[in-house]
Amino acid sequence: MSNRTFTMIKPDAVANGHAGKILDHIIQAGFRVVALKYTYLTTDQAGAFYEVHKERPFYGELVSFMTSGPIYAAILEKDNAVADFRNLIGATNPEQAAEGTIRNLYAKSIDANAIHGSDSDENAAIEGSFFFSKFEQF
Ligand code: FUP
Repeated sequence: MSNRTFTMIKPDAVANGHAGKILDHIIQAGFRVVALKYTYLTTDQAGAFYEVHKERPFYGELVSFMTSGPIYAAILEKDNAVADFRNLIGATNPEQAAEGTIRNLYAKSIDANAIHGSDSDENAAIEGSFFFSKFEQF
């Protein structure tokens, strides 16, 4: 078990003005920000980030949504970070996300679902290094 995870506050949440509240929610839940970046994904970058979903029917829309506006990318630290963060953000589909979770509070649909959280320690490390060099992690 590692103590780091990776997140993106997605274009819908940034555009709706929820990024600050979501970051505060994350910090108040006990996560320490190791790295943070406000950035804009290119189509190539979003396609590569979600490569694992390449064959899924929603891949094209997912890439186009993730490039529709700026995002916040962050590496977060906490004991049991991956599992605890998945609990904090709630189910992929906000209709199924538990009360009080970030997706329950801020997401409108399964595709525009406000926030990403890594699903394993291995992917947390891969995704974190996709956005940040080791010199940008504190
Ligand atoms: P999650 O790990 O909860 O972010 O969910 P997945 O890795 O299964 O999916 C990644 C992203 O693909 C979701 F955040 C939104 C998008 N997606 C859809 O648009 N439609 C779906 O049916 C499933 C996922």
